[in-house]
Amino acid sequence: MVWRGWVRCPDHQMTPAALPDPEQLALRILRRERAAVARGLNLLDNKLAEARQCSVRLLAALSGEHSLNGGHLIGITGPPGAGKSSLVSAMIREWRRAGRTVGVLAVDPSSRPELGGGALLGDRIRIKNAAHDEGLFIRSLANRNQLGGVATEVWPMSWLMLAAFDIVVVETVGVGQTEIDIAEIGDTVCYVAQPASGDTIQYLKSGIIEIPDIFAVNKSDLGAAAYKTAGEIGRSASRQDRRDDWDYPVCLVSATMNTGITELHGNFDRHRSFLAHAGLLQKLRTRHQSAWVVRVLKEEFGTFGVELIGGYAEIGKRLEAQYGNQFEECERMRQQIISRFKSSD
Ligand SMILES: Nc1nc2c(ncn2[C@@H]2O[C@H](COP(=O)(O)OP(=O)(O)OP(=O)(O)O)[C@@H](O)[C@H]2O)c(=O)[nH]1
Ligand SMILES: [Mg+2]
Repeated sequence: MVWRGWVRCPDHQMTPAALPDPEQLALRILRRERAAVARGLNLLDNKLAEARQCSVRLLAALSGEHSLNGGHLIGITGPPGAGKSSLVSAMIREWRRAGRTVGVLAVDPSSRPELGGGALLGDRIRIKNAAHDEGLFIRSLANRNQLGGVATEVWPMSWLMLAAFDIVVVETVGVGQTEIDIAEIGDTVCYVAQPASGDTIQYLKSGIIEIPDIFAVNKSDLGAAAYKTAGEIGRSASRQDRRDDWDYPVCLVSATMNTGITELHGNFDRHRSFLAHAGLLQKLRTRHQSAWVVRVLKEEFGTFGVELIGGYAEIGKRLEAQYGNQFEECERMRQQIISRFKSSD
């Protein structure tokens, strides 16, 4: 918190004078200091122009070899109430037991009426002693009215967390667009299904089923219904016309009974190794970078603005040449578009 006049402001509305030194902050994040991660995320959330420049410098200082080849960025999606948060909690316990550090971004579409527009998802990730564990960091994020999609801030925030933790989990409620967005963030996407629910059947019919790499049918303690759902998903997933050699496993798990969690973990690790060995991880992250840059520019300037700097293909080429430093390049593209807009006045 900082004081602005007589009003006390939260960190994300910091005055320019209160902005951190981005290079110093990056060093602390790379040293895995949780307080620095929290400060960095607040900075990325700050919409003031000065903060934007500071964020770009912070993200550039965090970008490097590890950002394209290190860590594991996992997207968890699925219908409301399927048990995503419970499952994330169970997985965190296992990862922490194995000595791996974990950062979680719980993204909540603020349009969900039952939650009154607040960011409450993270509250449901329940871990004993989480506040005292330096190797665990959980941040809740409201989705800021992106029509059911995942807010553009989530990609840079995940990127920042990837510099500080072995595993970064982004949890979102699957409502169509969010699933498509999460596929442009996660190295591995896991769909958590609810046994015997209309949501899962809708999902199987929707074509979105092509997105996840791993399926987890939760609440297997409910018995037959869970087995039936796992069978249905297995049949649909294997029917997809897949271009790669991945086997799209369907895991039966119970977050509350803590069963199937080890197998699910094994599949996450297996998918991470599959991506690395097939030379896909770096390609995937580069593709996700381009998708994010295009989204940011399109949101601010529309398709016309994107065309002013040569369109999607040109953006992709420019980013590839930057080898992982998409944030500075994106800022250069923004400035170019702005100056072309001005010169066409
Ligand atoms: N029987 C059973 N219930 C479970 C299991 N996992 C979660 N639940 C229950 O399902 C409900 C929803 O769990 P959450 O973990 O909040 O589900 P979620 O998918 O994160 O929900 P949203 O974030 O609201 O979309 C809670 O009442 C949990 O106790 C499970 O393995 N078995
Ligand atoms: Mg949840």
